[in-house]
Order: sequence, then C-alpha cells, then structure tokens
Amino acid sequence: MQFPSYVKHARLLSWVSSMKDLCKPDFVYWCDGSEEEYNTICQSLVASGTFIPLNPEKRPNSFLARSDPSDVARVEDRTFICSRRKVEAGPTNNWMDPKQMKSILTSLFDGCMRGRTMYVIPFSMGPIGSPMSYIGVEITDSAYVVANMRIMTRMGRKVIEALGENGDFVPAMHSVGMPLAVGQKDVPWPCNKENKYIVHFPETREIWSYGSGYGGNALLGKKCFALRIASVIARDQGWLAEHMLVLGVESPDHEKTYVAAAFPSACGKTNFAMLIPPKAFEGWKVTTVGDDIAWIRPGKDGQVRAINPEAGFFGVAPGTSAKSNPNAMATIRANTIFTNTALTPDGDVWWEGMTPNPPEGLIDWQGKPWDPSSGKPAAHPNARFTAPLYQCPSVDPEWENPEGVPIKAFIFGGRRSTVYPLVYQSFNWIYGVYLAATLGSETTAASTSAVGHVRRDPFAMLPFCGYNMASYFNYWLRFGRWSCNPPRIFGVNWFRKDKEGNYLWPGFGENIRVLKWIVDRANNHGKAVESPIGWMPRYEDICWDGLEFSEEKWAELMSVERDAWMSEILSHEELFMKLYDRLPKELIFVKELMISSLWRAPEHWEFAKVEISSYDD
Ligand code: TSX
Ligand code: MN
Repeated sequence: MQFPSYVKHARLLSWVSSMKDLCKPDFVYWCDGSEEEYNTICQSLVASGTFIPLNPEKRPNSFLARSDPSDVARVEDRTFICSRRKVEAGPTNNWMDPKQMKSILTSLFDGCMRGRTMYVIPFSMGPIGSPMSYIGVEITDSAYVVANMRIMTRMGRKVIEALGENGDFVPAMHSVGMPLAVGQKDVPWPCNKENKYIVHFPETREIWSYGSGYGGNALLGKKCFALRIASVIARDQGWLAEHMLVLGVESPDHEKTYVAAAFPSACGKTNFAMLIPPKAFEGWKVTTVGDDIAWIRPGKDGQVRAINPEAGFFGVAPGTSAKSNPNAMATIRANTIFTNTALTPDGDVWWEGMTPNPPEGLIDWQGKPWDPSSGKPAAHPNARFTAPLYQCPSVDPEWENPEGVPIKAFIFGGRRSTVYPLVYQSFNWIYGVYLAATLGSETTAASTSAVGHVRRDPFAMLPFCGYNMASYFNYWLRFGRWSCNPPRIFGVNWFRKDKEGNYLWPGFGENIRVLKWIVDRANNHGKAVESPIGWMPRYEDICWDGLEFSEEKWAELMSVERDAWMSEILSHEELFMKLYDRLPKELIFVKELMISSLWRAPEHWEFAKVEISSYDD
C-alpha cells in the first residue's frame, strides 16, 4: 500500500504503517482536508445509512446522524489516565498501569479494522503555524469522525506540510471496535457495545480510543487532546489548557476586553459565549472566540493571551432556540452535522426547547415515529450539532489571531439555586484559585444522579485534567506568580432562586450587565464593596438601563448568609480531604480566612447593612 508522496515525516509514516499492520484495515486513506473530499465522505455516509441528508431548502448541505442507543455520550467510567505512577493521575481519575493497558489495547486493536477503511487525519489544534498551536494525527475507522474533524479542526494536507519532516505531533488511535467479517453487512452506527476504552498516556502523549463513535470519545482533538493531554504539556511548558469559553466585550466607545470563562455542563456556556445584549445596551457587543476550550499563555509582555484550539462548535442541541441563542441558530443554518436530534416530516431537525410546541409527525432520535404522549423526548438530551465557527454571526475578528487575544478576566460559574451570589470578585489570585477549585454545580435532569445535588467540578476540569487535580491547583497558584498583571478572577451564578423557587436573575442577554461590571473591574475602573467572600457590586454599581429590577431583589440575589456558607465550606472540605496529600496549603488558609470573615460580618450580609460600624469585633 502506497502512502502519499507529500508525506515526508519518517516517524509519522512508520507509526501509520505499524498501526495498519496492527488494525489490518482493507484500505488506508490519507485525508487531504479538501471540500471535495468532505463532500465525498458525506455522500459515502449517506450511502451507508449513517447520514440522512436534510432538506436543502431548510438546511443546506446538512445531515442527521443517529447513533446506536448505547453510544450517546462520553464514558467517564471508561476514561483512563495511564501515567507510570498512580499518584500522577490522582484520586479523581481512573488509572491503570501503562504497560498493562498497552497490552489490553494491543489485543483489542489487533484486526479491529478488518473490512473497513483506515482514515489518517492530520489536524491542527489552533491556527496552522501559530506558536500556540499543536498538531495531532488521528487514525480512525469511522467516516463520521472524519466529517466531524473537518469541521472541528484545521485538517488535512496543509497540516502535513506544517509538520514537515520532523515536527512534533500527538498520535491518536481510534476504532469503533467492530471489524467486519467477509460479506458481513455494516450497520449505520458501528460501535462496540461490550467494551469501551478512552485512554491517555500523558508521559508519551498518546491517545487510544476504542469502542465508541460518539463526540468526545471519538473526536480525539477535543477533550482527549486539547484538554487531557494538553493540560499535561501545558504544565510542563508553562501554559494552561482550560475548559473555557473565550469572548470579547466591546463598549460603545470601542474599548475591547476579552475574558475566559469556565462553567460545568448544563450552565449555558455556549449561550454565554454568543450573548446578545438587550436593546438598552445599544453599542455594546459580545464577540465569540470559542465556546469550550482555551489554550492560554503569558506573552512576552507578561499579558496573558488565549487561543481557541478548535475551529467549530460541537454543541448540545436541546434548549437551543431563537430565544435562548439566536447566534447559535444562525450558525447551524447550513453546513452542519446533527447527531441524535429529531427529524421533521419536511426534512428538518427539531429538539426539545427549539420551539414551544413540537411540530407534528416527528421521527425521534432513534428513527421511530414520535408519540408526544410517551413522555420520552424526541431528541436525545445529549443531541449535538457540529458547525463551523466562522458561521457564527458573533465570531470575533481576532478568532484566528496566531498570537491569541489578551485575557483580562477569568470567570467561574456554577448552577447554584442557593448560597452563591450573582457575581463577586476574588480578593486576589489565591482567593480566585480557591473559588475555582471549589466550583460546583447542581445536577439537572440531563445528568444521571439526583436532581439538585451539588457536584464539585473544580475549574470545570474534573473529567478533563490529565494529571493529579491537587497538583493542578498548585500549578495554577504558580502560574499567577509568573504573570505581573494576571487576569482578575470572578465568580458568577445565573441560577439563584428565591424561597418560592423562582429564578431571581433574568439571565441570558441581561448577563451583559454583569459582564460590564466585570470588565470595568478588570480594567481597574469599576466600583465595589468588600463582602466576606470577595468584592461585590452594589445596586448602584450595575447599569440598570432598560430593566426593572428592585433594590430588594438585588439584596436577596447578592446576600451572603453565614450559616449557608458554613455548610458550603464543609462541603469544600470534603473535596479537599479527597485531594489531601497534594493539596496546596494556600487553599486551607483561604478557607480559614473565609470562615473568620463570615463570623466577623453580619449573619445575613447584605449591602444595606454594610457600614464599618456594623462589623462585630
Ligand atoms: O444559558 C443560560 N444562561 C446564560 C446565557 C447567556 N441559561 C440556560 C441554561 C441551560 C443550559 C439560563 N437559564 C440562564 C442564563 O443566564 N439563566 C437561566 C435561568 C432562567 C430561566 C428562565 C428564565 C429566567 C432565568 N425565564 C424568564 O425569566 C422568563
Ligand atoms: Mn465542554
């Protein structure tokens, strides 16, 4: 079998050749990344029944894929960090000895591509040639993966050229784990129902994924490379690979400020990345650099800069609507792959939350006529769209700047119906690391555990950190010391409720009011008062143009209750206990200082009562 003559990279050629010998595919195909190739791949997916072409009038050049019902999400219990020492993976990751894992994988991959084509996908995370970018090569037996990788990354021959003869790349092996015997008919969504492995070797910087064709399990540039492997490379090289969106805020006088924000799942991260300010905020604009991952490093001038390593959105469809996120709806108007949404009779897609009422005659995500009275959703709750980033109306003009964009603030937010105020600024970097390390979010119906239970998700990185989480906290503390003017750190909570269970804050576009205060603070000209947990905006520090919101409601939304915080801090301690052996001492000290601040402040801290004399000494 002949490899393309334009590939001159000896290590790449020998790796592909040895993987071909191991997996024993019928064919090997090197992806060139061209549009013709994309069209050919999509047509072959239509022919195999994996893709359903959507109505070109409604959704040009777009397709619907239905996965196997057993292969609908990332599999965290099958995700492994295989460092030589278990302590390097830490208590929050699954671990196995790398030699033992390699031997399991070698036998699983032996002959796993029989009857299939092995695709070689060279891809760049970040703009090709940027000093902040990294190259990977994914080998896969899934044409669905090829089509998605073409949208999500810069892919193909131009990456091979950037790699040259000696460039560094991360090898990423993927198989759906379903070889075909001679004459055996394929299925639309091949996968392995019994056996799945999502494996990372942080020391040798390799990824091996077996048995799943879905999302982060199979599109290896995203969570596996850009977060788990990149977090290790970043630690070794002095930068950060974070689970963060990046957005720009432009004021009416054209002051542009970029921020990066981390949220656990089901907090509306993509909606925030594409926020449209309300009418009263005319002249204000939010622009989108990325909605999921940020690679961040201190520039030569000490200014922290970020790139989005991705080139597309792999977004959760349910809940996305013209009301919640018009920019996302415009982004997915064409050239989009939908996975596990419902299908309308006129060949378009639909999901829960897209319109108030479902259209009639829907076909559900499993391809069956949908019965609205069944109580089952028409689209899978984790249904996705894959769409190019440049199609987003709010795309930032600098989104492909090879130097990245300057980051002035880090924002961390969770879904918390109680305890946490709408917004606060940490006193300093160390308090900010505490805030991020103790990030938590209430589970929603979309998750598997009890609704309303707080799950800790430090830095929104719990499933995505490729090394010991406590070492990661320590690394963040060190990172702050290198930067002479590190980004300011903020906490936000769009989801606080009143005693009747109503959301106190309107959220969505109105979040620009919070964002304005944050960028004002980050640029050193916003006002705030000191609360027991950090700096906070008073009612008069927020711009209320075009929104009726009472001072009383603000006091409730922003209150800091001693008792609630005491039990909250106990729950932080639970996390700290789990990470005890490497936990940075700074986090213990901040915890103690917060307890003492809460005791010295009024039991129910709110702005109306903030006077120095009211502090109980
Ligand atoms: O995405 C959300 N954001 C961020 C938007 C920029 N959501 C959806 C989360 C599900 C993934 C929100 N939901 C937000 C929010 O700020 N806030 C809420 C809670 C909420 C829901 C409905 C209303 C208000 C708040 N409705 C009315 O007030 C009418
Ligand atoms: Mn994510």
